[in-house]
Amino acid sequence: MTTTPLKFATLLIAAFFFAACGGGDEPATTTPEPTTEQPAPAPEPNVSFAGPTFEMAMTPIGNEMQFEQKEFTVSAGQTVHITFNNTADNPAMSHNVVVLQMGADANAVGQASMRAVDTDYIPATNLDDIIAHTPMSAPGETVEVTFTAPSTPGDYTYICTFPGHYMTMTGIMHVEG
Ligand SMILES: [Cu+2]
Repeated sequence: MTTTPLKFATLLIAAFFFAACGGGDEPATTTPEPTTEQPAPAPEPNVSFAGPTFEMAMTPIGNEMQFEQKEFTVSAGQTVHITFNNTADNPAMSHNVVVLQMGADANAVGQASMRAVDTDYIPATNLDDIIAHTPMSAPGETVEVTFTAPSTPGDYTYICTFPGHYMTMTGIMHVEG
């Protein structure tokens, strides 16, 4: 009398596992594997950040010497794509976005930029301070730059290096580990 419920229970458990395994197998065998998905699982060990590109859309505030976006956060090693749409309509309001190394002297870069007329206000003397920069944009223009975020977490200042703008046209790119 006691063996019947035990056997029944065993059968139930066996049936459960069989169903679970059988169910698990079905999608794999019925779903064809598209060739476009093949690269995904392959490379990962040596990649510091395998996520998507960080899309950062930026604008100035009207005709002010200020970025509308004063900070944003990315992951260490992440690909960053900055698109700066210069929505100003004052002809004097040319802008760029210059991302500086951690600890770089933003004032020094800004002041050197004033003399860098021939290089679009990117000072050749301070290239070691600069991680990435967009071209200079006239009002109505959109410029962009793609770069890899630093591997060292921390705060990275960005400025506009059009003469006189660096003092107020600034923001911080936070890099998270
Ligand atoms: Cu500017």
